[in-house]
Amino acid sequence: MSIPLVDRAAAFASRTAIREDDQKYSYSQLLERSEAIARHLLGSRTDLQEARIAFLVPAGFDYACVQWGIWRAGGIAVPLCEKHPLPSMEYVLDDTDAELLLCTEAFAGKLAPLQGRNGLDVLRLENLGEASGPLPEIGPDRRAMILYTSGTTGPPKGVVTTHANITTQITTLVSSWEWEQEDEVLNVLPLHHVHGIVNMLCCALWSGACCRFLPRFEPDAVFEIFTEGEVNVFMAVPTIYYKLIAHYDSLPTSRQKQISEQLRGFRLMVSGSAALPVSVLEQWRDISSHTLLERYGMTEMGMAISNPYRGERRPGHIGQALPGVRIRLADENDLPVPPGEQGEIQVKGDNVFSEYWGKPEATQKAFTSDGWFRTGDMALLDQGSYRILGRNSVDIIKSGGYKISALEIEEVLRTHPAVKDCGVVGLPNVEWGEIIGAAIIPDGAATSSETLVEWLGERLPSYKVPRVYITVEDLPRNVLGKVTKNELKSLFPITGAA
Ligand code: MCA
Ligand code: AMP
Repeated sequence: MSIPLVDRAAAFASRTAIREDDQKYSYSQLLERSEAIARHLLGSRTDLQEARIAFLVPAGFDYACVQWGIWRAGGIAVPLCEKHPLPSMEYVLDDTDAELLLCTEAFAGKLAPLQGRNGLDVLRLENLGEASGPLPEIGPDRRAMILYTSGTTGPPKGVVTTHANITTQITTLVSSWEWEQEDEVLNVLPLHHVHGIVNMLCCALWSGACCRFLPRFEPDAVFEIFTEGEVNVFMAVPTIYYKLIAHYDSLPTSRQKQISEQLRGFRLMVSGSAALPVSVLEQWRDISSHTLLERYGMTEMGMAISNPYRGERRPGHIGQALPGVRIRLADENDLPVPPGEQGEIQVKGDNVFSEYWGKPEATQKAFTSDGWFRTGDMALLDQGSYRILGRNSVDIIKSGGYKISALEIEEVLRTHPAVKDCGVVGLPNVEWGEIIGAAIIPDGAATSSETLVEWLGERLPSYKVPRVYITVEDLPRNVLGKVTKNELKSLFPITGAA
């Protein structure tokens, strides 16, 4: 058996797979280019045997070709993010023990210092040569991808998904949301997370549809593309809908009418990765005549719960289990709660990941003794539809749709010479879901927040850098000496509560 997503592409040969700037790339081109990349990666080998191949290429045709090329050669794809500073990339490269980092010319300068690090080869896509030879057969249980996600303990963990996991994640969504060949989805999300990779890129390619890219999210450019009239599917995090609404409100009435008319004809609009405020759902409904389809997922399992494509989409709810996904709500002893009571969402199914890379203990802890994956999200089944109530760890923050560990930021902050101690929290905010706040106990004279932002930006991705700072003499603690984060939150000024 080979890779179903790739195998299907021949049937769509002349159709457009990817649109980027003014360029259109067909499924044939994707097959040809990814085959050439796979051959080059193999060189004299017959199978990469799950070697980790990291890559940093712009979202678009190159990205899809590299992803497929790695898969077709038998490697594990490890996508990096251009917004990450070098230390964050080094962490991923070291943790996966990647043998190769593929990049395009645009990133070559930034990545040059990594050449030779722990035997790593940094190679430019433009410099790949010709190679020939057969490609290996890839079984469904082979590891396919490692994506990094924050946890409650320390630095991010690599989530390993197999080809079978990814195929299940794709096919569940394709059938539930009725993807069609004629669809064109606009993808403005980063391609180092499931939302952009699986829900949009892979689902579109599975369906013979077109995935269109914008190099970065920019409201005016999004509306420009919407009104061209070819895109009919859109998916985004709530922050993006918030920003689109704010931009729409600033436009002249004639332009607003044009946009609204176009949006009415869309087939599907989805929100997820963070709770969608009901106010945002309602404002977007006024603009687009669509009730956003809110769904719930996680890097470790793709999508698990979704409002229906056809049928009632309940504001403030995430819907029902997707086909093939088993859901239960459990108490702190991993026992199912009685009907109507809240509990942790636990999940079973072929969509669920296999392991955290190189972390057997963390993997074991993530599952119950009878194999349910613990999400850490609390929910209630309310008249047949799940409603998220929060997380069971106050140290996990969701900002702009990114999952962020407060502890990871604290660890980095404590290495600043002017920081004696600190506490990091997520503060409710209607635009970002949460914005990150840091309470600093200075070591000597207090350092300005601008200096801290700059210093942190060299060490952490910008979305992990706290935006609100307060100086404190001490952190509130309980009798055991543990920082009481909810009390700490109340010390911050109100920042646009959700
Ligand atoms: C950026 N800014 C922020 C934040 N991020 N302020 C507060 N909190 C933040 N988190 C500020 C910057 O400092 C800057 O301010 C200004 O916003 C613009 O920054 P920029 O980086 O250009 O922001 P952006 O490009 O507009 O980004 C917003 C975004 C982005 C597009 C919403 O955050 C994004 O792409 N989010 C999606 C993440 C995602 O794909 N998550 C899915 C994970 P100034 O102008 O003052 O300098 S997968 C998942 O969750 C599961 C599987 C699931 O269910 O989907
Ligand atoms: P990540 O680790 O980046 O994949 O983020 C997964 C987390 O995003 C989940 O554990 C939830 O906390 C959150 N999430 C995803 N979708 C939703 C949603 N529709 N509502 C609330 N939280 C969500």
